[in-house]
Amino acid sequence: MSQFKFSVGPWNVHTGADSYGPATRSEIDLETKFAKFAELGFSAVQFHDDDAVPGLNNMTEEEIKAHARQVKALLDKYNLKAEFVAPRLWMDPHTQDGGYMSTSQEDREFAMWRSYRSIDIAKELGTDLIVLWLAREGTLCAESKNPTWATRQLIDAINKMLEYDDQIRICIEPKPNEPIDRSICGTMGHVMAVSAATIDPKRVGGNLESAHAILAGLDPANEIGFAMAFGKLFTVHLNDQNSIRYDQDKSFGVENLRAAFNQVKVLVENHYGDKGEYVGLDVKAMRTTSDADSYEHLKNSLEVFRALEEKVARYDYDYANKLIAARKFEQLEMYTMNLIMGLV
Ligand code: 3MF
Ligand code: MG
Repeated sequence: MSQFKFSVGPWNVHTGADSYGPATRSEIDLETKFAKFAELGFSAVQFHDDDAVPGLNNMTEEEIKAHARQVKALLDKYNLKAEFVAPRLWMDPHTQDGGYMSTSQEDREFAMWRSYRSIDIAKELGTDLIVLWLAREGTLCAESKNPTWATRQLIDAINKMLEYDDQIRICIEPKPNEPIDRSICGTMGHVMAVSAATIDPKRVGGNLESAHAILAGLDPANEIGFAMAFGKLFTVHLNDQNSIRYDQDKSFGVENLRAAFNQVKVLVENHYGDKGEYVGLDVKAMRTTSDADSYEHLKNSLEVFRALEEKVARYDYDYANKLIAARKFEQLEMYTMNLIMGLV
């Protein structure tokens, strides 16, 4: 048994299509995914605005809310909560060059419209959390945007969301690049600075994704700890990543078990989850995975997390603290390795 509650997004179960080739698995409808998520032990679902309300661009505000209410009923049926809603600001012709930081005023207004609708949807689904993955907020051509202006656009956009609803919390999921070349808000440090500059910093936090931290050349556990020092780790996207290359969203722990152990350790030590936070996954099945195995990567990620949670529970802090006091880091490292390897 885990002390944590877990969440997952419907996009974590996908067809396997990528930029270089077509789907390798069949589409699965939302209700089937919900049923399976519940069966696997997840407590909550993460949403993009259009995961919850497909085609919302062509719907009225009332139609959008009504559709979201149907999704809420479906969640209730499987005893699932909604964790967050994220405006999908990267698929639309209006956001080719970003949303909040687009140099086109019309595009920026579209981005705000989608953000307000995401807040409406979140409220209907029963959550107060909005996640902003700033996919295209940066530059493709370095000279195309003034980074100072772009940063202020982001702060303004968040302020407008905070003003639109006085309960909503905004959570930035930083990523240094991909699909954009140079991100404006690429790490947890950037997120904390942006948060502090808004009109209500305590309602603005971060979502640390392991792979995104690795892409930035940073350690996911330290990024988690950093955000927690400010009380601003609103959620996490645990996964794994082989070095600095395309974003891989591998199952949690499969590339670097020690780094995964340290992520679990920092979450446990700092009482993550005490304020209702979920341990969120953002993992992708391999392209070669069959229809029958569509959920295997989710199962594997949970299994690795729970196994590491047990290791953390068995961590001998008295012994570790003695080694730390004596600066016997070779022994501390080997103790940790032996624990992970199952030798102590
Ligand atoms: C991309 C991501 C995204 C976000 C999601 C929710 C598609 O690297 O991690 O997954 O997690 O959009 O904000
Ligand atoms: Mg993510």
